[in-house]
Amino acid sequence: MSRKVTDKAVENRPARHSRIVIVGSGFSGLGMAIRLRQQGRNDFLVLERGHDVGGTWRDNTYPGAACDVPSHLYSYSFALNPEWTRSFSKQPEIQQYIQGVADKYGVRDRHIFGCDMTGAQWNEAASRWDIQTSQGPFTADILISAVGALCEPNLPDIKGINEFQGEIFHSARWNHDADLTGKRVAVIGTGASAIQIVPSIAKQVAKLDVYQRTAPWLLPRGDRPYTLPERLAFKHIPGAQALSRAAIYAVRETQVVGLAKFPPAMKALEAVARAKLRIEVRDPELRKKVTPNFSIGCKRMLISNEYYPALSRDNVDVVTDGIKEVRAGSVVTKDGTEREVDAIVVATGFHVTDSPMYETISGRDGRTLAEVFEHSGQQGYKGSTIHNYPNMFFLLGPNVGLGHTSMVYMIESQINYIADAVQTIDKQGLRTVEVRQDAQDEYNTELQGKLTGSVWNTGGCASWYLDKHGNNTTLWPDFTFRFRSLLETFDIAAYETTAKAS
Ligand code: N01
Repeated sequence: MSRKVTDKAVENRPARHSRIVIVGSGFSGLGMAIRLRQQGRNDFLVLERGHDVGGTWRDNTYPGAACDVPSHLYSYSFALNPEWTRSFSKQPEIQQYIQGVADKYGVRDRHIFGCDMTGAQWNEAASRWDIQTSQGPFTADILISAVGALCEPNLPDIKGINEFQGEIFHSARWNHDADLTGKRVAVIGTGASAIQIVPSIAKQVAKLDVYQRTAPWLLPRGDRPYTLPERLAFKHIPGAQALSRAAIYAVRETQVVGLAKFPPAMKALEAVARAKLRIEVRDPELRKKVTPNFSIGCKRMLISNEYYPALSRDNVDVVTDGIKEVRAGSVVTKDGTEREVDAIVVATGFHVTDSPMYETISGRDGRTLAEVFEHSGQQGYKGSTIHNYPNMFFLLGPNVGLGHTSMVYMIESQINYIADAVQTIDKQGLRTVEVRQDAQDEYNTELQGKLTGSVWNTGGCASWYLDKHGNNTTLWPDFTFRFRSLLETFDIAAYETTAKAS
């Protein structure tokens, strides 16, 4: 099934074949492409719907966009960057880093930009993937999805929202032509994106209404510019950067104990967050509104030193009554109050467990990923393969997500696994590899067992970590170094294989 109706002339182009097709060129797809190149390969293509590398860091250009993980850790291990200007980098610097890595490792020539994959089907007779794109059909022996979880904006289903006559856009599709200066603005949502947007625009707008459904927990953001001596040290003292990276990694990893294994340990962090709330929000009424009603860590913990002060400004209101409808020039809450606005920023997150892409990929038995996941929830094996989808690999597949540390670490673990799989396929002359259902089931039983006691499952919140069945199909429930060692080599024993005809 195709997601979009493509031009007939484009559809009828002869299919281009590539041994390997990677879809997406964010941190994961680009890293995969670099690894394949390092293996000496040239037989791969990267199909990227945007016009540059960078993925979510290319797309999220909203004011204040920055990373919640220090850059010395939130970067590729093989491309450390001594030039980071501050501990928590802002979006333009991260995007510049990713572009620089793409140039340095010379993989742009394997990219086709502006090429949106609209569907892919496993062709059993030919043992290959048939792929439709906005630039015509492709075929591939091996398909690697690197589309990420945070790429499809989740637009809220609010009555009348399509009839709004002012500026309206999603946080990940910021309209830089819209000048918000002196305007009355509504921000819907109070997640990681919104808490960066609100302080960035609060001074500039005339009035800001922040529509909060659930109050998030906030921790201090230890962000600061690096001093010149530090930057010189990162550049010239061997091991200085690696040491900084290791220290950040170790400190962040300690959070796994409270998040995944022993939630009462989160109480210490909750005390820090409560103290911050008391100090930064002096107005008792506002403090009550923004005090979370679930255990810290259940939803992603946010870090900001600017959000609470912004909420305390005279021109900012936190609205908690719930949105009833949007009219041509206003937002109406369930208590009947109508607030006039000139612009609405929709910071309501992404389709994570219900990606529209799932409807476009059909496996060996013809069922789409959406159909398979409808019953089981999204399940995979080591986040990297899924039964019924032969010769397909996933970067950032099911249960690979994290809230506490760098996703780039998880991505590199998966790159190791998939790169080894591709080499194994070649060395052993295999036509197909497909993870066995029993191996996948066993893996998921163990994984879900570990998640049962985690704060994400027991902390009393609703979050996008959980799917509609209530299963946590997004997060990795253990130390990240365990994931790394689990994916060190491709474990072919967990796979059904067929050999190439000799
Ligand atoms: O999205 P979110 P985000 N009516 O899903 C609310 C990553 N990230 O874009 O909590 C009203 O977290 C929703 O309310 P509730 C990071 O992984 C990373 O902010 O569901 N409100 C929530 O407040 C993050 O987790 C960085 O009750 C509605 C908000 O919208 C992920 O991106 C920086 C609503 C959505 O929050 C997504 O963050 C920024 C509705 N119908 C983002 N629907 C880094 O630094 C939803 N909401 C790495």
